Amino acid sequence: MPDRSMPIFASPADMNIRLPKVIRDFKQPEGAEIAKIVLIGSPNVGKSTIVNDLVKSNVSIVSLRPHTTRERIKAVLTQDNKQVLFYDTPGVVPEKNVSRLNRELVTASWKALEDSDHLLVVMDCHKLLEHGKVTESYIFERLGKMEPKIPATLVFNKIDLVKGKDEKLQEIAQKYQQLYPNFVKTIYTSANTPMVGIQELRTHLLSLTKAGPWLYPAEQKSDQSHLKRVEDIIRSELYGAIKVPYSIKQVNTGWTELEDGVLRIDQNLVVDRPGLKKIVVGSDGAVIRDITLNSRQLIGKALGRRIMLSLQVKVKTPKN
Ligand SMILES: Nc1nc2c(ncn2[C@@H]2O[C@H](COP(=O)(O)OP(=O)(O)OP(=O)(O)O)[C@@H](O)[C@H]2O)c(=O)[nH]1
Ligand SMILES: [Mg+2]
Repeated sequence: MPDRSMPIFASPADMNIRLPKVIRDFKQPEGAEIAKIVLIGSPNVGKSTIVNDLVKSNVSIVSLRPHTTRERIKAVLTQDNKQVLFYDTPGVVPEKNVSRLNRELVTASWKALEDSDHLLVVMDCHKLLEHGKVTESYIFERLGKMEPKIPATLVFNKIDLVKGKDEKLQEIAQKYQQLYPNFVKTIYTSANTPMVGIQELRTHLLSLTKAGPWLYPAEQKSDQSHLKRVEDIIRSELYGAIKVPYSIKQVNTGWTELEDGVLRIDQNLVVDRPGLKKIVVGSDGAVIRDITLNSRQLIGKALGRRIMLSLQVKVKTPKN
């Protein structure tokens, strides 16, 4: 095992660390029940925060910036004989804005719907009241075209931001119930601490399971690989720290077990121009140093072990 003080000749993460976690050989409980639930909603309404709350673990990254979630993330809640799978998706936007964004991102969200038993349509109460409902009407248009019509729950999140506006929100909820008659319930939540309505939502969702085999063992909270988890955390810290386009690629160059159970992770952040490198590195390396420190802490928590993290900013060449 390499000594921490020695130079590292690292090899990148192997397949076990890169591939989604699938454990096939586990014991099914008696009377196993399961439900697949997809979350859908505009960017930044709190979908990932809600998923993390529901499964009581930080499986999906959250940030102040819209379009934080870049691909579908599966989170798992298991209680007694029931298992609920949550598919957290990237935020959807009106068709006219799609060209400005990664088209695949939005398509991925709608595709996730096809295979689900129930939808959570998440909205930001504050935005509903303040800024009209452009994105929301787009969501209803798409839901209207969906066949078959999947039962759904309307989740009005960020209720903490709109105290005392209950009547107005109820009116909006009623209107939405008419637009999509398959809503079975409206639940008002606040996903940030102190949480409101999350237990009600969890109980409601656990009541939707039907007889069927579990897909994951009880202790598993997500299907994300360790490397994906690490890269998500770094991405969240990176884009949270600086306002740069979502174009920086990550390449893992080392995943090395060190002495004392420390894991050393080497990641390259590949930018497409030297100007961007300057911004990411910051003056005297201050920006990348902060990103590294914060990421290291969060990765340590996520993987439950001590981490040494090295982030190198590289400018894209034909080779990388
Ligand atoms: N005040 C308040 N803020 C919230 C609540 N839920 C989430 N947030 C914040 O809203 C921001 C966006 O949350 P996310 O969970 O990343 O939102 P998202 O819908 O997953 O966003 P995308 O992945 O970009 O589509 C974060 O800063 C959260 O802390 C809430 O109930 N109240
Ligand atoms: Mg998200």
